Amino acid sequence: MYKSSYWLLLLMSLTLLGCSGDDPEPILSVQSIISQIKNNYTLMPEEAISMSRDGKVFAFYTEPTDRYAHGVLGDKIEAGQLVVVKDGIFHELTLTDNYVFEDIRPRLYDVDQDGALEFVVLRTEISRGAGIVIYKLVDNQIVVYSELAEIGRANRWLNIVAIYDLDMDGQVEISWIETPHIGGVLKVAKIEENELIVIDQISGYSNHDIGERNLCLSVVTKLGDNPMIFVPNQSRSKIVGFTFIDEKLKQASEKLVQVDFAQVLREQYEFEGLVVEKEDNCIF
Ligand SMILES: [Ca+2]
Ligand SMILES: [Ca+2]
Repeated sequence: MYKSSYWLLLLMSLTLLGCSGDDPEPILSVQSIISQIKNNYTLMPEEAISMSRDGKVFAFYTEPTDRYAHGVLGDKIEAGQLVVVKDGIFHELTLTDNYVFEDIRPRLYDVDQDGALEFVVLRTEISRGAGIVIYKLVDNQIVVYSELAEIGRANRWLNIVAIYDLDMDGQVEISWIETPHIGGVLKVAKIEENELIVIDQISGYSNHDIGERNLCLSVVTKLGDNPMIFVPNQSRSKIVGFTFIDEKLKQASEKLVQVDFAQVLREQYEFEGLVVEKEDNCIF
């Protein structure tokens, strides 16, 4: 079910690419890249591949490993390598044995707004739990652009909520929920070079269920000029909307909806305003 949904999505993307321009070239190159990926790499069980909207950038995880047995994402198999493809060129980054990517697929987003996509991933250190890393391609190498230190204990995880300019100051923020299974803390950080700087946080929220591959339990909307992030509360009885203004998270909306953690959040409520879907903000 999961795989068929994913490949349907990919097929729809290919069809859109083919229909949107005069030049049929992207379809051929996208299909060729996908073939090369499937022929040359051992994909993770989900076979998830991220692709930019222009069909020129791909990212996925490979080198399945059982060296970290947390098992909150549907199995106890995590990834040992990140592969990025840009303009047909493959780039690989292999983790040392004390790390895994505890994630489904990388998120693509131009966080520093230089016109090139970065790769936002959940990387876990086996004794310190999950952290966030933003990688960038520099001189044909995958290098760390910015990162968040791990939570500090094994078997502690986090899930991204949003990557977006939430306070409209021209700089992209990143938001996530730390430990969504055991009392989640919603956090927002500024993305500085080398480090994510947490600006505000508020506890009582969750965007993941243990064992689920659905990581897409958040929504970003714009109503007028004010972006809002929506996440379920810990007890899943409502969806709460927050603004991030003057460096403060502020509750601005509340929807009394029972949330199904196996389903994508944006399909569970008709959100007012424009639902932001810029590249890959959440994973499903
Ligand atoms: Ca960039
Ligand atoms: Ca901002």
